[in-house]
Amino acid sequence: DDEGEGDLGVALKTRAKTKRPPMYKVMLLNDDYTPMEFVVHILERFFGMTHAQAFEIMLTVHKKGVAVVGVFSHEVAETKVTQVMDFARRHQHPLQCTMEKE
Ligand code: TYC
Repeated sequence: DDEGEGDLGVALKTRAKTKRPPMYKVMLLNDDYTPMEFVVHILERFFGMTHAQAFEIMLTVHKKGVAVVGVFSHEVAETKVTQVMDFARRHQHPLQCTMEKE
């Protein structure tokens, strides 16, 4: 929207800035010990993926070492990372989940 200066002002502003909030990638890291089915379960449970989607992403992490599993606001990304890390720790798996500004 235009933020005019009124009749007497010099028109300097062109439009109001509509700043989007920064978004954060949530990433899963590969390791040699966490069972594949456990990772698939995490992707279904915390990221709302279907079994097929979850299996595909799990395999990508397994083969490439890391994959982005979703992009969220800072607050939601932190919640996802905490949920995954707590769940993995409770089940004594070394799975790592991190977030990074897009
Ligand atoms: N590499 C693990 C295995 O062979 C599977 C795995 C996949 C672990 C994805 C972590 O984020 C991960 N059991």
